[in-house]
Amino acid sequence: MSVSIISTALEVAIAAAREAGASLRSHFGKIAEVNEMLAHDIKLALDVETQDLITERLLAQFPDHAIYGEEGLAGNQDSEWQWIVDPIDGTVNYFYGIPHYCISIALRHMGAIQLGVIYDPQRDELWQTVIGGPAFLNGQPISVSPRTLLSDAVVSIGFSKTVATINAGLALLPRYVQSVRKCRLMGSAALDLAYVACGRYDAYIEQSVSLWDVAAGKLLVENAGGAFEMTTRADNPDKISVRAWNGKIKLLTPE
Ligand code: LIP
Repeated sequence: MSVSIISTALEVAIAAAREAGASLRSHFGKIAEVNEMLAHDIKLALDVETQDLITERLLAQFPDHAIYGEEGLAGNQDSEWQWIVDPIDGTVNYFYGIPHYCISIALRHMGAIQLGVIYDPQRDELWQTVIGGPAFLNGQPISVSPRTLLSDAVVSIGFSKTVATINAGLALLPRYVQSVRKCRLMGSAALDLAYVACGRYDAYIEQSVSLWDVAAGKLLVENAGGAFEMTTRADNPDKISVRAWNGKIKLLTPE
C-alpha cells in the first residue's frame, strides 16, 4: 500500500471531520429538523447534510472511491477503496442537547481498514490512526488502560434500537454492574471505542451496531494495544455484536 495515499487520505479525513464538526457545533442546541422519530432512535436532516458534506470532501480528492455511510451510498461502489462514514454517531444525544456525539470516518482497502478518524466537536478531541501505526488523541500517542481486574474496570454497555437487541444488552447489564467498578451507557459507540483506546474505559460491549459505528474505533483500539471482537448477528446480517477491551481484563463469558 502506498504510504502517500494513506497519509493524504488521513489528512483529507481529518479536515472533513473537523469541518463537519464545526458545522454540527454551530447548530448544537438549536431546533433540529427531524426526518424520522422512532421508538429508540431519531434520524435528523443534519445526519444527511453532514454526510453529504463529508462525501463531497472525500470524493473531491478521491473521485473513484466508494462511500458507505449511515445515510446511504455514494461514489463508485465497485472501487477497492471504501470510506465508511457515520456523520453523527450519537444522533439521539445530539437531538436532546447532550454534548456526547462524534463524527466517525474510516477507510478500507479490499476490506482491510487502513485508517480511522473520530472527532468529538464539543470537546475538540480528535482521535486518529493508520494501519500498522500508533493511535493518537489530539496528536499525543494513546494506549489502552493498564487495569487487569474486572472489579477495577469502567465498562460501557451500548443499547441499540430494537426491542430484541435492547433485551440482549439488558441481559448483560446486571452481570456487569455487579462485577465492575462502574458501567456507563453513553449512546455513542464510536466515542466508547475511542475512550477504550485512550484508557478512559476498560471495555465497551454492544449487541447490535452497524459497521459505520465501529470501523474507525476498531483500528484505534487495536493500534492502542487493545482487543476487538465483532460477530455478525444471526438475526440481522447488517448488524454486528461488538466487544472491545484493553486486552488485559477478563470479560464475563457471554451467556
Ligand atoms: C448509535 C450508536 C450507539 C447505539 C445507538 C446508535 P447513531 O449510533 O453509536 O452505540 O447504542 O443505538 O446506533 O445511530 O447515533 O449513529
